[in-house]
Amino acid sequence: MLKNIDEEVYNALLCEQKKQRDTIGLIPSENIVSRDVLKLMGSVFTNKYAEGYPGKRYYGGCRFVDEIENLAIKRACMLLGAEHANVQPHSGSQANMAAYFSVLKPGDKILAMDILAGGHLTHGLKVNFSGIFYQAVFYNVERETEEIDYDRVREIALKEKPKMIVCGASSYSRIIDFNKFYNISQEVGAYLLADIAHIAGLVVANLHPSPVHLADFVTSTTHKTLRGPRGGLVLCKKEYSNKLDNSIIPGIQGGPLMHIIAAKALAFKEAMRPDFFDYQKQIIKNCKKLCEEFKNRNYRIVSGGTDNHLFVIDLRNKRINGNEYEKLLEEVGIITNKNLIPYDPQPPSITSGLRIGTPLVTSRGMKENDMALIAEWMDDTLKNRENKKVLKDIAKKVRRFAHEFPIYPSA
Ligand code: DSN
Repeated sequence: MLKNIDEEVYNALLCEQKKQRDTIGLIPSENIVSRDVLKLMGSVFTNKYAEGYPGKRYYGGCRFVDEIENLAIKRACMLLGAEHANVQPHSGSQANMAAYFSVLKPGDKILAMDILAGGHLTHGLKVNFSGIFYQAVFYNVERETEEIDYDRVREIALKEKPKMIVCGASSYSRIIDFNKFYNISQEVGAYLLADIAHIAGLVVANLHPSPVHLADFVTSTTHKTLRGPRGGLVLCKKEYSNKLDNSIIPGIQGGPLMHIIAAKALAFKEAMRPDFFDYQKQIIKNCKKLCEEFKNRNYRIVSGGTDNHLFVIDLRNKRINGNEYEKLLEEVGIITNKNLIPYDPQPPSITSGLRIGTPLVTSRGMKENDMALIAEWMDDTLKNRENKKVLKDIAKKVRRFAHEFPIYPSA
């Protein structure tokens, strides 16, 4: 029994289980995997070394992991309509690294969305490998609309002549027009990489346009809206398949995490079921409703709303910053994350915004009327930030409410 072997680890595990059960999770990049996906992540596949690819391993005894990896590859291609998939990246960052390494050389120029506008670390941030190895230039969102201005992206691309254009974001609440990015990349002769980590589930369900037939590389994580195990994925056109596979191993990784690849295979199958489409639809419905509830309470929403699974609140008219509000909400059991708003006067450790997403609460079975309650408690928390008694009362309601939506119902 773990409890007797390692009490510290056991207690941390128990506390995390309890926290997940007792709280409302609104971090848009988090989700709850199925019990079977969870089981596979803790399965004996973790014991197996399998450097290489199915049929071409550097280790014996790979028959069954070969079957698993082939399944995962086949399902990833079917699910997203791709010509080639590599399911080995340990994370979204490594998926992006692998895509860059496939066709770029150190010093090449990439054009990506500024992290200050909603991009990702691996989209060229100076202190990230992507900003160290490559010369990164950025597009932002427009001040007025807080949306991507594709004419402006084109202007920058024409001027900068990047070798690769990266589209996709970590906190952008609007539809991304992959067609426009494709046209720009064609015009300037750049590779196109679409990072769909956040929206992969929506893309699978056809609720967001797919970049798969347009982009040279499509990268993703498997654990956000896709609701699989924590990990990465790269899709590419057939012509890049060898380059991509070589850039993962021997390029940047050794042994693949076969327990995670097994869980990815299962998650891809789960995502082919009709109820996955209903789930994705409900994520968006919940998100729109939660967003509207905030708007009705005089919160300013970046870009005025949402088309997907997340939105960002600008807190400046509420006299609280993102860091303070995140901590305050945690006191009552609502888990969110502070986030920069476009052109934020605050640094990333403080921020003027809060990022909110609905994939996790939707997985727990919450619907639109539940979103109204959540918004009410979040607003009440802010209004009563100095009133410990009211906060305690809200915390009680939140806990009771969260218990109505068990994470693993019959556990
Ligand atoms: N850390 C992820 C997110 O929260 O959006 C991006 O990788």
